Amino acid sequence: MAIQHTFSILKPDVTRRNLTGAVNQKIEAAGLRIVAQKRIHMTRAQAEKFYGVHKERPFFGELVEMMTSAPVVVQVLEGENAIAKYREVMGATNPEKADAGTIRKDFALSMGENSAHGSDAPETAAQEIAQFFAGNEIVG
Ligand code: FUP
Repeated sequence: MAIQHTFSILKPDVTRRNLTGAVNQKIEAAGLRIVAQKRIHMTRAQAEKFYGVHKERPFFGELVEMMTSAPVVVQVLEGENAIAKYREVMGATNPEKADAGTIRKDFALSMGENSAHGSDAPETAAQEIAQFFAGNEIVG
């Protein structure tokens, strides 16, 4: 299995509750390496671009509000099969359906405030990483 990069966001519900380290511990315990990381306050334009695929969905406005309501931590994670592995570590989108021990099961507040984002495919991972990081900020 190839070494991959995936893009991660620790969402406002994580930074607000001071859970960045607790989430990072689960990421690292799963064997993923945090090869880039920064704390930013997303602008509305950044959030609307990032979630552009959901533009027509009824929850879009609320999603953008939530993502810009407090700082987030954007990350690049590296590891074998990192894209699928991180989605396992995050758990299901709806925390009520997430497996025990996952980020969303242990920390998420709701479907909207669900603590983490992880890319779903190599193409989206590359696009999402490029939206927030320059190549020289990724240090493996
Ligand atoms: P995921 O890939 O697990 O982050 O889930 P999606 O891409 O389907 O959804 C992106 C974000 O939209 C989720 F993290 C939360 C939000 N969302 C809702 O608020 N309500 C929904 O019904 C679906 C998604």
